[in-house]
Amino acid sequence: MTVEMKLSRKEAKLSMAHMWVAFISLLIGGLMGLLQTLVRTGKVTLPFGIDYYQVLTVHGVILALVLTTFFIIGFQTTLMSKTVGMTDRQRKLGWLAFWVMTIGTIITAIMILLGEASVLYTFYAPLAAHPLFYIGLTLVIVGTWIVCFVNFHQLYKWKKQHPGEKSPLLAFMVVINMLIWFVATLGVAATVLLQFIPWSMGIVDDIDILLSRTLFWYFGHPLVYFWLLPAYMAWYAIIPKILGGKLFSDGLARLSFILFLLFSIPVGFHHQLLEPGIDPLWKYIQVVLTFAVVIPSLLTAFSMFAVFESTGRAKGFNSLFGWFKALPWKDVRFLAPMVGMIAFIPGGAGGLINASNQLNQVVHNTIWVTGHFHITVATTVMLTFFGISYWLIPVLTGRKLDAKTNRLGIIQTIVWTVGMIFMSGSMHIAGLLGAPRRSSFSEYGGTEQATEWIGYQFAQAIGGTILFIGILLMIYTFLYMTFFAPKGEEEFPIAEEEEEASPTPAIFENWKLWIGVMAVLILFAYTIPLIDIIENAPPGSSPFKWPIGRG
Ligand code: HAS
Ligand code: CU
Repeated sequence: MTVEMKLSRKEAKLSMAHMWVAFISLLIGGLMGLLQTLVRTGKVTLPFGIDYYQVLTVHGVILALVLTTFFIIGFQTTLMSKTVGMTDRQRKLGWLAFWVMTIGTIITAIMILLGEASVLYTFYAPLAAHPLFYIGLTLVIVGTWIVCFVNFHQLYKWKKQHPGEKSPLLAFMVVINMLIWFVATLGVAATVLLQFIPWSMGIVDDIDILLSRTLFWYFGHPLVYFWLLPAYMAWYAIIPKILGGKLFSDGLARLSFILFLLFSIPVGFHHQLLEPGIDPLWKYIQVVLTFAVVIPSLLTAFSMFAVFESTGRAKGFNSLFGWFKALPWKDVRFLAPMVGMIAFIPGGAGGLINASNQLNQVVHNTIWVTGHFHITVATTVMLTFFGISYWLIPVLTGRKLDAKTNRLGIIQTIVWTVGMIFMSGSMHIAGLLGAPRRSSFSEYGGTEQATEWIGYQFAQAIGGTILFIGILLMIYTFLYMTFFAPKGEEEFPIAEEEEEASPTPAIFENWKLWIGVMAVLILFAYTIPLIDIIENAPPGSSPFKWPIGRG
């Protein structure tokens, strides 16, 4: 059984600094999202000459990259402190990382706001941004690398002090997530440092577009699991405690995280199925590996049902679906993540559709994909993060989750759900009807096909407006929890193992083995295609700036 540690005031402050950046990002990024859905109705034009793609870049970068990374690191910092502890030196390094990331974010944001970096969050070449945009992003990544090493060191130190003991589950999970992140960011760092920065500075004339996209997606897919795994941490190890139960299986939870470590990375080609220049055999192999990375999500679904059912039965609800009623629907710490889980059933199914080569031909580059990631990252992951915030922020600020917070949280969850059904639902349908993503056009000069989309684009705007109300509510609740909720000591819920649980196989902690297998799989999936891409590269491209004609 793991001994929990107390979170010191100083550690709480570090984590809270990350939360501030995350929630400020939510407000700014959310406002941009609202503007986009309004423009897409075809009835609204942005004032003061503000450009749609500039707004879209702020939205993507600030929500997908900044909000997520800061929230995740803030949350994981507390998990590490609670389970394996944090030394003064580690905390100081944590602050260094925070400032490096924050300065990087500010530099990037300034370049986007100046209109020098309207390249969207995937910054596909040959669209070029000001070099400082890429330099800012590099700083953010360097900051996260510092965090990686702090986390690895925290677990290493704990292991040395507890020889032969099993590491605490949550610390194990955090280290897996940061390992995935570290190995994945090597790809994006390579393209940014070796390709984008020299090219945007004019040191080299041309960029190899296919190589840059391939290195981006080597990072881009594990990125989505970097977002998802902290949600899984909460599902596996926190939700059971909120339900009044125990961990379903420590071993199964670790197995699923190890499978993520192995299969998250060698699968980036499923974002490039329509990209010419990659041999179909290697696309096929990476699609097979993509379907392998679905397995740990299915294990997770199974564990969650098992936890729900077993805690329900333990409370005496014995009929086939009686456990359903035993769930604490009125407790926002449960409700918000639970809606996230339910959303992941269609969200995951959509992912399987995307990953299927033939179906990808139908949905690729349509707004269906936008629908897919709003139901996954913006619903499953975000609602779980909100669900975590309702107890974590009070823990960090020395306050209580009171009835008012709970009520606000429940309303927020409902507002978010309704908004997302409208927005993501209509994006999925419009996408199937052919409506493109990443486009400010709505009516396409009155073409007939586009008229089929208009109704759904209105529905998106309605959903976007409801979601923005949800964001305002969340920000209000964040401020309330930070400054006004009653003082006290809020519980940090961490579930324990069953007394009679079967032991977790020791091999799960054989880091050398798993990192070795991960490296072999990555080399297998990427070496030959990369050699092929580099050897057979067409002429590269000079930079293009948006809006065309400027800079
Ligand atoms: Fe995805 C595109 C394939 C999961 C995010 N994805 C994207 C993009 C983003 C994104 C951001 O193969 C767009 C990138 C861009 O800008 O171009 N995705 C998948 C697959 C999965 C998947 C196979 N995606 C995610 C997650 C994301 C995310 C998670 C964010 C967090 N995705 C793709 C593909 C594309 C793509 C292609 C490229 C499309 C294109 O052409 O551009 C899988 O991991 C999904 C597995 C999940 C499941 C679900 C398990 C269900 C669970 C819930 C259980 C529920 C319970 C509650 C217990 C199989 C765990 C029950 C209670 C009751 C009461 C019923
Ligand atoms: Cu992917």
